[in-house]
Amino acid sequence: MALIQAGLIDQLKDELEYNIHYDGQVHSYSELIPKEDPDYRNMKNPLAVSAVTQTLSKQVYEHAKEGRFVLTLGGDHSIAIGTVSGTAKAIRERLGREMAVIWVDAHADINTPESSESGNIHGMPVAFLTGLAAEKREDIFGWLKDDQKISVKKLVYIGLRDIDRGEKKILRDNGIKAFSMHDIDRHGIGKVMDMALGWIGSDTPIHLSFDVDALDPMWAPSTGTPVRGGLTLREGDYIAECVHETGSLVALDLVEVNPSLESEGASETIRAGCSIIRCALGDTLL
Ligand code: EXY
Ligand code: MN
Ligand code: MN
Ligand code: MN
Repeated sequence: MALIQAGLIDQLKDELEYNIHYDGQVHSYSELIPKEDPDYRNMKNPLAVSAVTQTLSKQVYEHAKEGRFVLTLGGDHSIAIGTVSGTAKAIRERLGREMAVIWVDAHADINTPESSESGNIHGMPVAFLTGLAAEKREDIFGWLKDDQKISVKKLVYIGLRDIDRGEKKILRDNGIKAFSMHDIDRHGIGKVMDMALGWIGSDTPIHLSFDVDALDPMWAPSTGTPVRGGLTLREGDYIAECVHETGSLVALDLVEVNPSLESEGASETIRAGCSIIRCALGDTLL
């Protein structure tokens, strides 16, 4: 809501000349939230998160299958279970292609329910999307079918710096490509983007899932799990610009903007979020 109130839609319409399909509504999905939602396999609020992401997945799929670029604003990063599954299915059907995902984040969000120490589902979306975590119960992510999932080989992380011990093992055991802040310090963001896009290969549809906490708290303090030592705003914008330049970007999530936290930094965080989105959608410096 804050991103939209800051004038994001008008910027995309007027400055970048996008034709926007937006129902003018901020979806809170409150009608989907059950009264009772006990922990299940260590997951907190499993019924609520499953129901919301399932609905979101259908909404994203409906747009992506028409060939539209889908921008989703959040919100907790658990929503990527809905967004990525929706685009992955649409891209398979429309183009007969497997989509790649670039996950820009301080965190890997790849815990399984069992490896998670917190039980928070925002730390698990990548595990469900890649099939590393699965559950038969239809009402707890059992609705996620193979055609909605992505391959661990087509996943690339950028910006990591706060990974749980169990997650490190998952990343290693599955040979997942990840560029941490250490890699960015060593090579610079230019080289890291060349390597990240080289790994995905040209002409592969890309879903960019951008967690605003990838940015250093100096640029994005109003977020749930800030971690120091992050990307500068310019590095974040550069990532988005490079992904735009591929011409293969099919969807973008910009998540974890939470103006109610560190509210003195809210406008800075919102401005950073809008900037990343504009860059991903083709805004150029010159
Ligand atoms: N790895 C931690 C957990 O699983 O609880 C922290 C996850 C933070 C996730 C934020 C959204 O990126
Ligand atoms: Mn969160
Ligand atoms: Mn995240
Ligand atoms: Mn994060």
